[in-house]
Amino acid sequence: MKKDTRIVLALDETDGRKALAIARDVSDHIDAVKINWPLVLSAGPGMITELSELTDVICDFKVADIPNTVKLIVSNAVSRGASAVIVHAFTGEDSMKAAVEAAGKAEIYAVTEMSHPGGKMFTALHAEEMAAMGARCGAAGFIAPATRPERIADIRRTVGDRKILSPGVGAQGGSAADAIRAGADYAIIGRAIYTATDPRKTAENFESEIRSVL
Ligand code: OMP
Repeated sequence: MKKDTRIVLALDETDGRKALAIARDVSDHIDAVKINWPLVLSAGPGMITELSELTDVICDFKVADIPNTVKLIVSNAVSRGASAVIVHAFTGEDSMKAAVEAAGKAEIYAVTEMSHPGGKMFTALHAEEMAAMGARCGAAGFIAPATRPERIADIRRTVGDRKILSPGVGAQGGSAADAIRAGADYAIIGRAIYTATDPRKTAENFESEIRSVL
């Protein structure tokens, strides 16, 4: 994945045609598109392949399962064109290893602490442990909350120079600049861009905001 704009578009728009149009419109101002169940369930897994012709696609399936099921999901997503797949880390070392192995040349990003308030209940208590385990198993990146930038800094200390991607910017109250300043490589931004009246201009503004702190 390139590292130009430091923006990953979380494309949770459920109308497939609209989603493709938005991705095309903002493509100069993002480094990758992240797709999740809302789009895949409504528009089909073919979206992975279609979007991968435009930019890098991260399949945010937050896979949380036994190693064999993890392997089946990750290899399917990668064979359709995903550059990376997001998995939960709490399932443990064997599932993490299965994900990394099934991804091959594609990357695995592990969820550490989730960005919503509920993320503090359980994930925050073990975030550093999960990050350390993910790094040991070969995860290329980690998801850490832009809603709590100080936690991005904590995770950064644990994962060294592996990637950190931070969701929670805009709609969830976090700031892209604060996340990057705290050590994130990428800000994951969804509703603030795809529901904007002018998604392209909005993405461009986020890009300038991020550039101002680099
Ligand atoms: P917005 O809140 O609309 O910007 O979207 C955020 C995106 O990041 C959604 O696709 C979420 O599923 C995802 N996300 C979080 O919001 N919080 C997390 O802790 C982890 C993720 C994720 O793994 O991407």
